[in-house]
Amino acid sequence: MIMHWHILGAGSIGCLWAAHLVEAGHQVTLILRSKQRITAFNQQVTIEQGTETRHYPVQCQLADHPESIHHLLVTTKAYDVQSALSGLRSRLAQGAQLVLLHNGMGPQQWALQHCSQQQVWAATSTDGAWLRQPGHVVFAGQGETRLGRFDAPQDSSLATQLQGLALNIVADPVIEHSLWRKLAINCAINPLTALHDCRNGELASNPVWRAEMAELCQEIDSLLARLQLSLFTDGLLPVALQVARATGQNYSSMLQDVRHQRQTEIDYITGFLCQRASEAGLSAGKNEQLLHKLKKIC
Ligand code: KPL
Repeated sequence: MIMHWHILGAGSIGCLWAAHLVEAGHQVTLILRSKQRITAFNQQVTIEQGTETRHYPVQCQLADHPESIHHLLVTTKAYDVQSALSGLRSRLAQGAQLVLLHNGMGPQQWALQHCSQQQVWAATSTDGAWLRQPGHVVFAGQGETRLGRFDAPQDSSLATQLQGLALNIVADPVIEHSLWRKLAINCAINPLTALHDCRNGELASNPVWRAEMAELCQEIDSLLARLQLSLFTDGLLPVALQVARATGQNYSSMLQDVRHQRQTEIDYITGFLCQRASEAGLSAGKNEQLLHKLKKIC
């Protein structure tokens, strides 16, 4: 089935998806924030992978365009989702598919409450991509994208409809668990790297930072146990250490935001976790401390 996808958030992941949707025969419209951005995109996105560079035709429009939307992929930063979606509410068709693909949690629950006439899907991805310039993405490493319906977990129809894409999309019957898993790992790695201005791998090799990470993980394990989410066989720490080592040379997304003096996603990562801990009557003192320190930095 050929679909017309609108994409909100034309960063690296948004453009990567735009190209793959076009390649699979779908129609794509990017929703951009200004006429200057529309001119800069010049009706195309470019993907660079290894030695190959390819261009894909897309349409571009502003959020106030009257066209109605039946399939919407949201790839903005977590802190932009709510206002961006609110601005498009009147354009969303009844029963439209809404896919949220971003770091952190909070906007998925918000969408569930506020977009009751639409299907709310959530995704989490380990694809590695970065922007060389607006609309030009370097696809550095194929990972996996887990996709599931947030408001009706057993529905796997969208992953099936998207099987034609050359992205590794996996239907996830309990996407909320995958989002929590990613969130827990991000809570253990991202704020510490941002605070200590270090590569992910240094958290595992520096005994003082590793001990801090262990403290965070213990609090997170307690919360997950209280929420009856059994996500890590031997607790979070071994998994977080493994991810820190596997991505050892990388700078976390949060550290990159801090270095570029951009807003971080801390409220939707550690902030979400602390909120849930407080609702459950649990103390998450070390995570709270980091949340406050990070909010002072950026
Ligand atoms: O997802 C990441 C991020 O940087 O946001 C991790 C897993 C920490 C890898 O850097």
